[in-house]
Amino acid sequence: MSSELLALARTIAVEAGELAARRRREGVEVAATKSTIVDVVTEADREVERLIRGRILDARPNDAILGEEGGSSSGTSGLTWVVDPIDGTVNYLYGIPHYAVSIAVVEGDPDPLTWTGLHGCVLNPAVGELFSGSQGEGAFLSVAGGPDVPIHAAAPAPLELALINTGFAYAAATRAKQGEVAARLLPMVRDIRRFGTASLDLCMVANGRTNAYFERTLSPWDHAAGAIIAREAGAVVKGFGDAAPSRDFILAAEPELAALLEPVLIELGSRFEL
Ligand code: LIP
Repeated sequence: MSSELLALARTIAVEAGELAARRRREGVEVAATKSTIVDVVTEADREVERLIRGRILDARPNDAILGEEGGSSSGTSGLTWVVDPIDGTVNYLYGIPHYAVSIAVVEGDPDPLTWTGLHGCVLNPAVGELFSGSQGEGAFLSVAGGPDVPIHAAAPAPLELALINTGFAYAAATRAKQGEVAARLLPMVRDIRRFGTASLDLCMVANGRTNAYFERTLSPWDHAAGAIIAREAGAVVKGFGDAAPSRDFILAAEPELAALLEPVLIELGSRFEL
């Protein structure tokens, strides 16, 4: 069943990605705003999630689903599909070819602090990159439908040579504090990147394109699949201290760099009250 679940997630992600890309070509508009005026949803986000939900329930009627746009639906199998139909919605709205369909399968309650990540796939339809991973079975990248190539996190790097990606919240007050932390971190590292799509940020670490990623205020669907892929690629993916990654904090990096970077981020004030 293990590989069947991942195969199903990948098949659904590819179909969902084709729909998202088609709607993008046709033109997208803001359908509504959510937590703040800059936290937008497009009609395509909703349509793509409806498609994903329908395909999951056709194949797995007893599974639960937790999705960004449609909320949660319960199940009896003990498995939950965690879905972000279009992660990086602001990029998608602006036509920046860096957004993703993110689908994970987890076991246990749909709570990142307690769930067990089993399978994850993250597809960037704009460039045809499909990242995937399953617990204990490694992480892979397939480009344009090509073969699955194993991927690994970057080798250990000293902080001053680390390329780090991060992100900022939709709430202006939180963004201000995150910006201060990033400003203080900048002279201590190689450079910082802000790509705008958490699921792909985690896949960047998994593929060694960056050395470390950290962010606060993410929702479960933003990081569920990417965290599984980054872990299977050899990265540590964690919250503060012994906590699992969650809305409070996520850090993903090669183990030695993670151990270096976390205390520095705390020292720089990253652990402010949310
Ligand atoms: C986004 C994340 C991004 C984060 C944004 C937002 P969305 O998810 O991918 O990393 O910085 O605040 O959470 O809203 O596009 O699904």
